[in-house]
Amino acid sequence: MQRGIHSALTERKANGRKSFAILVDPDKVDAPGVESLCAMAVDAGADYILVGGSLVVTNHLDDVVIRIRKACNIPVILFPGSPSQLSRYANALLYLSLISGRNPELLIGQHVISAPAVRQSGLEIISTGYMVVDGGAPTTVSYISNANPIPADKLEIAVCTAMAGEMLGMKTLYMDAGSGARRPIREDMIAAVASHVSIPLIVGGGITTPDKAHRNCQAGADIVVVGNAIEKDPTLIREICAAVHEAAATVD
Ligand code: 1GP
Repeated sequence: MQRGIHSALTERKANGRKSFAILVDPDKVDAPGVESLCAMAVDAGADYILVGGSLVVTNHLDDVVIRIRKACNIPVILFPGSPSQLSRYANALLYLSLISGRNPELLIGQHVISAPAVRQSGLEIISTGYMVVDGGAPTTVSYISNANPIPADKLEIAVCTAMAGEMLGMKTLYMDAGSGARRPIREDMIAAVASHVSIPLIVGGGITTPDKAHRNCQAGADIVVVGNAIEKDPTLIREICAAVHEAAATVD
């Protein structure tokens, strides 16, 4: 039986290994695009492919997931912006609760509505404390969620939110400045959070360079997610992936 993605991730974390995840927005890829992206992801040694977005307006999520699964063996993890973004063809689902916000629908309401479908999907469910951090400008996630992001310089709010998420039983935390954020999450905030929790920490939003990805890992990120920058320049996949894999764990 295949080992679960979460347990593999926990083991990687224990060994100080860092992971690189490519974010694919189903609205922005066509069939040839998926195939060439997968080829580059395999070539670079990318660890995960996340599929989803705050606002997915097309209706070919299944199609995109199936194409990725056919094209490569990289695990596909759903990163849904709404309960409708469910595909049983993926390997796992980040079951996101927006713990940085105070919108009850995104904390628990939509989960109640989607619970039977999520259970029936047979996907590995990875409960994830989703923390949106101010990225310097309104992003789709900040608008759609109708919830205030954590201010970029309020480290203690991020730390307390992460600790609460861990103690509530979340299996991972995802700190997100939002897709295309003007300012990615500061390393001092990542380091502060990483030093107060022991569950895997996913970081994304506005990361555009291998150097920033590397520094995020050194600060304590376990998975770095990049979407926008790769859409603009797919050759970054190889460079960012190498930078992530080279990063040594510096957080005890
Ligand atoms: C967004 O964290 C992801 O939710 C990735 O952001 O598209 O800016 O890389 P980018």
